[in-house]
Amino acid sequence: MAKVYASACPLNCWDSCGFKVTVEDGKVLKIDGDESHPITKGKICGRGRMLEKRTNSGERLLYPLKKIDGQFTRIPWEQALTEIAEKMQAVKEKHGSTAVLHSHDYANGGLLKNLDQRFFNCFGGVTELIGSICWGSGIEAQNWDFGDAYSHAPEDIFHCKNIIVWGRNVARTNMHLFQALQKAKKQGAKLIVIDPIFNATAKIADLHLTVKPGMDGFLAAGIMKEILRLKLEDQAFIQDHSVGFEDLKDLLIGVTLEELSQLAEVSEELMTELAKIFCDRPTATFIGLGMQRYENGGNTIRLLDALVAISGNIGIAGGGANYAHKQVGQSFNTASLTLPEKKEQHRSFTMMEQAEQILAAKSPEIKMIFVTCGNPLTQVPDTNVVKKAFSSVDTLVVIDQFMTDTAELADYVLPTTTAFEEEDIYYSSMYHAYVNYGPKLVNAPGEACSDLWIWTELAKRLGFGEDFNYTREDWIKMGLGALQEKGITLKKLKEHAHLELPVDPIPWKDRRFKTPSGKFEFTSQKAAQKGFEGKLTLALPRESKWSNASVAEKYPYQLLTIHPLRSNHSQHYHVISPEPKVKIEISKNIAADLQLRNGDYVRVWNERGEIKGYVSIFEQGVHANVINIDEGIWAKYGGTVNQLTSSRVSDNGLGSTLYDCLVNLSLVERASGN
Ligand SMILES: Nc1nc2c(c(=O)[nH]1)N[C@H]1C(S)=C(S)[C@@H](COP(=O)(O)OP(=O)(O)OC[C@H]3O[C@@H](n4cnc5c(=O)[nH]c(N)nc54)[C@H](O)[C@@H]3O)O[C@H]1N2
Ligand SMILES: Nc1nc2c(c(=O)[nH]1)N[C@H]1C(S)=C(S)[C@@H](COP(=O)(O)OP(=O)(O)OC[C@H]3O[C@@H](n4cnc5c(=O)[nH]c(N)nc54)[C@H](O)[C@@H]3O)O[C@H]1N2
Ligand code: SF4
Ligand SMILES: [Mo]
Repeated sequence: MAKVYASACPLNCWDSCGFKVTVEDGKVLKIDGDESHPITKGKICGRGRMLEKRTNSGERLLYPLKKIDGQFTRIPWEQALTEIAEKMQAVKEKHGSTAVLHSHDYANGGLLKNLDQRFFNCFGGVTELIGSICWGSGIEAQNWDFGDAYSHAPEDIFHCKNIIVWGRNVARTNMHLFQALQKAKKQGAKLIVIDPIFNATAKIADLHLTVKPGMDGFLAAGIMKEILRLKLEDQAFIQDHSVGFEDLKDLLIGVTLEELSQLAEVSEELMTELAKIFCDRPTATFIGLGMQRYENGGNTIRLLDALVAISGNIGIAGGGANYAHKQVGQSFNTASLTLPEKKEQHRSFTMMEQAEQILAAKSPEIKMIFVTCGNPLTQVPDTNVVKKAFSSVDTLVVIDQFMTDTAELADYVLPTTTAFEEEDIYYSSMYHAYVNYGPKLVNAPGEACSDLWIWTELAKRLGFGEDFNYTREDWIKMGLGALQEKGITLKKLKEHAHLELPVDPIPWKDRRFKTPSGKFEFTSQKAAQKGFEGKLTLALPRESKWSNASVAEKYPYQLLTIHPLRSNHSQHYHVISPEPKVKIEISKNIAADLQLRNGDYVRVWNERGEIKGYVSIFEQGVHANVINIDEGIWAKYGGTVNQLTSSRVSDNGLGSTLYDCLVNLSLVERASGN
């Protein structure tokens, strides 16, 4: 008999949905939304539903594999674990524990996925990744301005007069915010979307501004200039709760509105209109990840924060510079799970430049890499260098559910469980503050075992088994820590399926910021302490006609590589039909200039690499000279767009510059009938 269980979406996503999973005869039959979840209310996206296909897929990895003479060969777990532990021990003795690199991303939002760090810390400390390809520039920017990156509770949107969605592809990536936008609009709120692409969110907007990619900081500066000219700024906030405003004023005095308008490619009139909208409080700004993936990305987000601040929208109901919801992750006791104090040695590489740094590493060189919850061959920029780096080490161990492009390169591939095959609790530090319970519902196929089991078995063989001698229940309780005293217990989670974490629904209401001065910092002391320019500037992207004229001449188009509609990064391409292929979306002016039509087969290239695919002319409009190729495509379906992107880090050292990328394009073959 089929039974329905409450569970949760594990995917790296804003929404962290509640699920209802139907199970029959030890098999997941289907996945629906849990109507009782207060935020996600029974609605889930196709990526969530397709977790059924991922779980039941005939392509699941079932056994440990070892590459022998270039061929993967099935081996017993005992052999895999013993050999890997012996290699780790030998590397540690000969070169030190930091000759091991842990490469990961955040593909699974389970609390216990943090235990990989415990394993590597107890081993003695390995080379770890810092920063984030995903949102690193913006997080650091808000750390400098506010002292942390906090969002308002989702329901606070219903207090807004105006809503600005800036560089977030809400209809595609954050579906429950999209629903909230529709409802808020019905209640009278005005919606403004700022995005180079006229996307599905822009369609429901009262006003859509296309901006030249990477130039949002100039737009924000123009709006601020107009706010000051019109004397609309919140003087009380500026005087009592901020530092560095004079530096910002000097910056804005030094540039004309006309110059800012020309650089951002947004009219002066629209800048004036936006100035008025921002100051017609409360105005909430939902900042996406788009415009921080440029070399100037940190500074751009700081200019947006400054705009939200001077317009008086910080710490008020219906306001906010909503980017991340770090209060969520901070609620858990991750330190007790990860034991950072066990580290004896330490070295870090940036997540963006991991490949270059692997190749350049000395004392010690990288001898062994573990990949968990990540697929660097498709997701990390500059694929050709990534491939070289991950092929260069003596031993590459990949733990995954599928034979990904990264796993193909491995010496050992270890098969792991999907979410419904292990118990965990799930959350996302992006949008809402509910934590969801996910029970074990079915057994894993073949010999697939959880990441946690793998760490536990390796720990035993490496002599620190006692650090892993806990039950799942112990681990979850350990991670819940002090939350248990506030009523967030495992028992209650099992009963209710989801519980709201005790976080502040309107951050910074008390105007006490976590910066060194305790105020909002237009000029950042933290930045200065780290050796950066603490003042706001008007910085350009790296690959632009102003910053690099010769590159811009050779590569006249701006390449965006946004998140795919039907896949979470690389995770769903192999379970969607029809079989995916590389779609190259181009602006109308490019199509006209090169006389291209839909379906033509073209090549896109720059100095880092090339990719081929099929033209699709942006129907709805996009900023001139813009191309988009969705990220995440496997080699077998045409290859990842990261063959073209750069691994440079952003201005504040912790983010990526994925969209700061110029390319050229030419016809390979006309589509039949064209
Ligand atoms: N369907 C789907 N949903 C997802 C994911 C997925 O893979 N698929 N991934 C999840 C994850 S991990 C993340 S981090 C989030 C990301 O969520 P988003 O921030 O919504 O995702 P992006 O795809 O980066 O889209 C950013 C938007 O910024 C725009 N943009 C690009 N450059 C600029 C610019 O210079 N200025 C402005 N104003 N806009 C710009 C793009 O056109 C795009 O509309 O999505 C999550 N949700
Ligand atoms: N060009 C370009 N590149 C991008 C982006 C972009 O916008 N453009 N976006 C970036 C962003 S925002 C992000 S967050 C990253 C995402 O980068 P990744 O997290 O590397 O991407 P995923 O495709 O989600 O791959 C994760 C892998 O983890 C595996 N996995 C899933 N669950 C588990 C588990 O429980 N255990 C283990 N061991 N493995 C598991 C999956 O099968 C999959 O192969 O990509 C970044 N790369
Ligand atoms: S991927 Fe995001 S929107 Fe889709 S079901 Fe999972 S959490 Fe919900
Ligand atoms: Mo991300």
